[in-house]
Order: sequence, then structure tokens, then C-alpha cells
Amino acid sequence: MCDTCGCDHDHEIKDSKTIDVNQSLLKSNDEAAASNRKHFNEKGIYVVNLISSPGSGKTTLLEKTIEALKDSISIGVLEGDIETELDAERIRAKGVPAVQLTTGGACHLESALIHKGFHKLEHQLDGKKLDILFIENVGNLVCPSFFDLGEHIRVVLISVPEGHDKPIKYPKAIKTSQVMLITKTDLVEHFDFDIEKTKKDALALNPSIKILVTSAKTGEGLDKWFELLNDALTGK
Ligand SMILES: Nc1nc2c(ncn2[C@@H]2O[C@H](COP(=O)(O)OP(=O)(O)O)[C@@H](O)[C@H]2O)c(=O)[nH]1
Ligand SMILES: [Mg+2]
Repeated sequence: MCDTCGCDHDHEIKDSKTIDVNQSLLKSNDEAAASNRKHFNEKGIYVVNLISSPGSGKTTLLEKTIEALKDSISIGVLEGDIETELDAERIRAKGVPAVQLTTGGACHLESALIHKGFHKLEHQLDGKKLDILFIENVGNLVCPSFFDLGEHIRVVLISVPEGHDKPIKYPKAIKTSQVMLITKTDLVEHFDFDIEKTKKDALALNPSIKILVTSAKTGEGLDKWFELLNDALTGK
């Protein structure tokens, strides 16, 4: 009998086994993440992990970033999705090497897959050194927050059409990120989205999070995003 609820099932035992498996998965992911980070540091590559709900503008932000920075820095992209090569194709169309990582169902990327994907990307580089590697995670505000990929910064996007309650509903995404981009601000007049409340809620969860207010459509705030990346690359 279960000690917790008194029913006839042994789900308490099953739950504790599940927790053991999850903890062991996270532990082995953390070890692979540390190895990825060491590898990236040795190669002098700055790694950015983008997380958000599907459709909040990750690939569009990358397209704009590539257009603005590709003549001054060398960029590579690992694209995460459950299915399709579509986002990697969008990135390659901008003249930047990209590898698509399809998880076949998993709702997040893991460090072991990043390791494999990075070596695949290196084949496309022909010995050229990368300055920055962007990882676009699978669209999801939950699972990607739990998996360190060996990145240097985690950037969470919250878009205006999603609603301003997302930071408080998905606190782990905010707590584990160093930067939050509020995206699609060109749409703010069409939605009940309170930018100041979103900032305040995010700062209450993570007082050191840096917040940028952006629109890939109008270009609002993108200069600050590019500046943040340039400062990180020059060690400012
Ligand atoms: N109005 C508006 N639409 C945007 C903006 N950024 C992206 N979109 C649109 O949002 C949709 C999803 O964008 P995408 O970059 O594919 O999102 P992802 O799933 O997070 O990679 C596309 O139709 C984009 O054109 C923006 O700043 N403003
Ligand atoms: Mg995308």
C-alpha cells in the first residue's frame, strides 16, 4: 500500500525510481555540458543558447543578427527542432553554416547532441574559426531550462502575442537565463501585453537578468542586442 495516499498501488516506489533516472540523466548531461564548455573555451567560441516557446521569433532574430554581424564576425548555428530541416535551411540561406538537430520527439536539446552537432558543423567550416555559435533550442519554455548545453549565455525570448504572464508561469526559464528579450513589440498595440509588468516580474525572479525590448520587424532594440553580443566577444 502507498504510504502517501493509502491506495493499493506502489506508485511511491515508482516515483522515486523515476526521480533517480531523471537525476542521473541530468547528471550525465551536466558532465557532457562541462566537456562542451571546455571544448568551446579552448577554441575561443562564444556560445549562446536561445530558448522560447515555438514561434516567438528565435530564427527571425538569428536571421537579423546574421545580416548585421556576419561581415565582422564568424557565425555558426545549431538548430534544434523535433522534425524538419526548415530552420537550418533559413540560416544557410543567409550564408552561414548550420546543422539541424532533430530530436524525433524530445522537447529539448541535450549536451551529447550538441557535441555531435558541433563536430558536424566543423566539417562545414573548412578549418575556419568560429567567433560565435548560436544554439536555437527546441521551442518550449519548460524542458530546455533544465539542460545545460555548455553555453556561455542563455537567452530567453518572450513574445508579445504569448501574453505577459509567461515569466511567472515559467520561472525556471527566467531564473536560468542571463538575458531576456521581449520580442515582437511592433504588435503591442494589438495585445494586452504590459511590457513594464513583464520586466518587473522577470526581475523579481532573477534580479540580474538583462532585459531588451525588441522587434525584428521594425528593428527596435536590435542595436542593443548586437552591442551585447559584441561586448561579450570583446570581453567587455
Ligand atoms: N510582427 C512580428 N512578427 C515576427 C517578429 N519576429 C518574428 N516574427 C514572425 O513570427 C513567426 C515565427 O518566427 P520564427 O522566427 O520562426 O520563431 P521561432 O519558432 O521562435 O524560431 C514568423 O512568422 C515570423 O515572421 C517580430 O518582431 N514581429
Ligand atoms: Mg525557429
